[in-house]
Amino acid sequence: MLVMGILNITPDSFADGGQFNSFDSAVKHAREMIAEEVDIIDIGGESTRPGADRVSEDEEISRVIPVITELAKDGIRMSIDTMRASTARAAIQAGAQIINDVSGGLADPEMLTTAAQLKVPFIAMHWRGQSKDMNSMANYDDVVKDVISELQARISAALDAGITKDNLIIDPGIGFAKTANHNWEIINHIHEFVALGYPVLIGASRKRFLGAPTLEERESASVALTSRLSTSGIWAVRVHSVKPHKDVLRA
Ligand code: PMM
Repeated sequence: MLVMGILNITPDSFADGGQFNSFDSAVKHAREMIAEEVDIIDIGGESTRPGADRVSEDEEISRVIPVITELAKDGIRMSIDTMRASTARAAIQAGAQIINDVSGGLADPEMLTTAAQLKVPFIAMHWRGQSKDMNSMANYDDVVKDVISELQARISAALDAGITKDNLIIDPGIGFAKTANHNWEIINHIHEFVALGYPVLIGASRKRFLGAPTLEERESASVALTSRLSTSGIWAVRVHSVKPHKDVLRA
């Protein structure tokens, strides 16, 4: 199982307190993750925390591209966390190798064809709408069945756009238009997502549903969850602190 380390280059991400919002500190943090043997660094310039406003395309590109260009020198595998085809294209040209779209291609009508043209792996996350409004969209008859069927629709759209099957990765979107119970329900049925036949990514690190009030407690809960997921057959976990997750997986 791989460990994807999060590099949020945003002034307002709740989980890292916006500590890594400048070029130098972002590159420094990325190199610390590389020293901790991170497998992939996921670079994002737009916060998707519940209630977050969108940032402009120019602002997003100016946050991520210099960092990707610099880290390309280290030969590290990078994904670009974006909902915009233009940002994805610029990031791949700068040296990123994977597109991570939390909207699964829904936010930007150009995204799926762009990913197909670029011939890079595409992470399709389950998403129902922009972060600003997503808490009102957490209504499901059966969250596991509903999320799987909505993901299957994204898989079909991606394949129709020309993304190859071996370039598709799926993610149930923990914390996106889901209550805490919905998130746990998905985690308890993670095998059903794995059975779809695509690599599965889980991003649960430090998210609110873990129920831990302090950052330190959320961190411990995140590592415990990685330990639990280690035998589930998923492809990777997307996490903030690389070392404890790598340690628990090695153990
Ligand atoms: N979560 C966030 C951002 N990007 N991408 C994927 N594929 N899966 C996720 O669960 C995901 C993501 C939001 O979390 P953060 O603000 O802690 O980065």
